[in-house]
Amino acid sequence: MRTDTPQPIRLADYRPPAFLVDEVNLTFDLQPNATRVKARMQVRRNGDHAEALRFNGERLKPISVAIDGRTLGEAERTIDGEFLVIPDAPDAFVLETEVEIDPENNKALDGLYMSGGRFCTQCEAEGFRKITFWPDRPDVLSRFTVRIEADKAFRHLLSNGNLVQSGDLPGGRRFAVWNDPFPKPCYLFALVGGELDVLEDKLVTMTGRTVDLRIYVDPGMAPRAAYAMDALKRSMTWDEEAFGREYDLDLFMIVAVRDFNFGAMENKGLNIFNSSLLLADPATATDMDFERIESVVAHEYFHNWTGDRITCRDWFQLCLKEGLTVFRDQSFSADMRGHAVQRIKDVKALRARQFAEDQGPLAHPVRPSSYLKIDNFYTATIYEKGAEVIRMLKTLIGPDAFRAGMDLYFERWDGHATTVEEFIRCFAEASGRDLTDFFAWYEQAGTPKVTLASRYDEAARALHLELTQATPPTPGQPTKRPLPIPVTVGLLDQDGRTQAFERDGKAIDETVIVLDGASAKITLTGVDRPPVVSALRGFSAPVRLESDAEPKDRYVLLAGDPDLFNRWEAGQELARALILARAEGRPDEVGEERYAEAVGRALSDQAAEPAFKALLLALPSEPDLALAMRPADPGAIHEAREALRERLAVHLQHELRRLHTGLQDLGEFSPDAAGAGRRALRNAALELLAANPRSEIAEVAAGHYAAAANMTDAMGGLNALMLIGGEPFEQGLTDFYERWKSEPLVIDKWFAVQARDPSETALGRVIGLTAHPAFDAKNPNRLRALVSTFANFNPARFHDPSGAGYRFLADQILAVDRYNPMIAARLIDALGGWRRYTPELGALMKAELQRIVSTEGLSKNVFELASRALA
Ligand code: 0A1
Ligand code: ZN
Repeated sequence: MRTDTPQPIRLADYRPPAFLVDEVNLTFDLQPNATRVKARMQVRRNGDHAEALRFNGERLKPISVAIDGRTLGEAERTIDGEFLVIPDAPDAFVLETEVEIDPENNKALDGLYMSGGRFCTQCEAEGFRKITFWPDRPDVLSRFTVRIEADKAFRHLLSNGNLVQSGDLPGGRRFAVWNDPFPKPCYLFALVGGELDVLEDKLVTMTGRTVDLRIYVDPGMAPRAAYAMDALKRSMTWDEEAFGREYDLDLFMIVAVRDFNFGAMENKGLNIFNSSLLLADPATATDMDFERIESVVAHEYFHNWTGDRITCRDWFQLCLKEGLTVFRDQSFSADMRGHAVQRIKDVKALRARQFAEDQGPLAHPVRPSSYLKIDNFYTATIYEKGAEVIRMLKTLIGPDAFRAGMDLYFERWDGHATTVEEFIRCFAEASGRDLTDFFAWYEQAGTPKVTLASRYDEAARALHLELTQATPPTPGQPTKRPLPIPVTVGLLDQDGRTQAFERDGKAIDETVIVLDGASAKITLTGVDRPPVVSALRGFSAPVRLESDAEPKDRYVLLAGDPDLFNRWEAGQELARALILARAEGRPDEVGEERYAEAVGRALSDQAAEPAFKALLLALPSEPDLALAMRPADPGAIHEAREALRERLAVHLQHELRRLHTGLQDLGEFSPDAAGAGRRALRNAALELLAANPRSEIAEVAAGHYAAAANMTDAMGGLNALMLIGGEPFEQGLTDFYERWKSEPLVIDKWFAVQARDPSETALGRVIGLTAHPAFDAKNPNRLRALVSTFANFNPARFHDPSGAGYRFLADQILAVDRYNPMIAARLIDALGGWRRYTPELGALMKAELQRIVSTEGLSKNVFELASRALA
């Protein structure tokens, strides 16, 4: 057990920095095991105080410290594990430091490290302190000039901003000097050194400036950066059109690295990407990869304004840049790929990750008020719920006031580090609205439950709606206040036709009801026919809606709600109820048959897009269903869901076979939404066919796999073979491995498909795979492909009644924590929800969490999450 219980950092304790660094010149002498970093900083005391200078510094070997050219003696400065302290610093001075670091042995992958023989950095959130002594906090903004020297073998030497100079040095070495004219916090610093190929392009901005675009990748991989480049250019133009934001430097660079803790990083002018979110071609990447690349390239680019030009005052404000930037990338993807389909995918992700977080011991507000390790707060709540809050803000004040508020925010805060309060103030001013109550969305954790009861008064042609809200308690917040919740409502009649109605005397098809108290009663008038209510259209708020709609109403919505989100949602609600009824031992065979018929009708709707139909065909996921069952029994859920899949597969077999044959890609592969939608529907049809126990399906799946002309279809085939199991799956796996063993990103998929296998033998196989020569736990992508996929996407096997799945995960967490605490901590989530499961399972999960917290030498990251999970 830890004896030195770490102290939390609290928002309430925020103080401005005691010293500022206006300018810095950094010099890197890059050597894999002994890199020297010299920093020459213009430092100034911030305000009238006599405090000592305390700069962060971790894992640094100090060489020298000097003030205004004079080297300080031991008595004038102290260096403990985490700080450089200078008690009597002048008010304004030049501070020069030199340190040595060891990038090669940095397996935590933060600060400066090596990946694939190249130097690269990851500084968010607190990696810069592992490079040099620095006030490592986002409200210290400095102008950086960076000189990099290295052996010539490291041909490309990159940092933020503009290249000032570069050339050869004696002794087979090279140098490059970069200057970034925009003051920035150190978490946006980046450096890359190595042999790389580059894909180049140009973009003319809205004011006619030409920007050079460069994507650096592993040698030979440049063609696979073409899609990312295309996505980058579309993002840049979109940000000009949608938000009036133009790129500000003459050069924009992206570098792909193989070993990366997260998805990507928005360093100013030099984004660094996990190669899995950058490299794609039809042969090696699936449509889902293309789609994610498009959205992450956009996300990181959009950070240039929401994050880089305007940054966070402190890490509690993380959602200021992340929630807002996710909102922006989701809006971009919706414009690129279709609003309804994008919305459904975003909500699925929100429910799977954020709703689960909100229901467990790790629930926290969009703006938390304390933390031990900020790395642990890069959560679905900060990102995805943060985006939902902004979406609601736009719904509540309208698109014009929203845009005016954004313009004001950019104008007022450009070049500064700020807070969520100041952000919201811009919208209050732009809209003339009092947004005080709205702010509670940032401070209150938990998913509100909204109930809707409706009563139709035929004589008065009136529909009376009664809405209530309640948010369950979350850790540290036992009581909750009501939030302003926008509920978008429309009406259909019993035949599924849109029904107009009146609100406040105006005839309309749709309205936004703002529920801002514990309950509200609203009457819609002019309702001529008995209505079917379509509520929370487009998922207008991140809440759980419980309405008094009956199955027959949901069938009306599934057949014809013009709001496609609610059309899909009606199908999900019906399926969820049927699966849960079966899991709880009261199967509704008639209902299941009726559902299969309705899905069949929806599939034959000529007007609906294939991408939408693919979503309709997919039943709610097992983790989603587990959230709705108390206590959750993953084994029963898996069986019940499989039973419904089988019924659909049998009932719809002819339709599914027709889709599977009819949707074959005949022409050129195109990664666009239309092509991807057709492939998605064809593969969804195959996945469902695989639930039909008739043996001939194995041949269809094997044929699909063998004939695949792209990775989407190859994975669709392999996935179906996995669901069928047995020899055909083994053959597929062997073939796949042989074909792709030299492609790391493809081999990740090979590990992941085995980790998702719900059959009885899968856990043994997964454990065995950790000893496979291609398994490398130091590579986060590989580790995630096997371990995280198993723990999060294979509930039937992870929750094995023996507890062996939990034991496997805990062993992995403890092993990884020794060298990469950030990645180890991310794996804890899967154990976090232990209270939601059956008592037997919950006790086994809890025991593993206890084993983790009582382990000697645990990192702060893992300690924080495991102990909060137990609290
Ligand atoms: N800011 C980056 C991703 C990122 C996530 C977590 C980090 O450290 C704990 C660092 C960076 C993004 O939003 O893309
Ligand atoms: Zn981000």
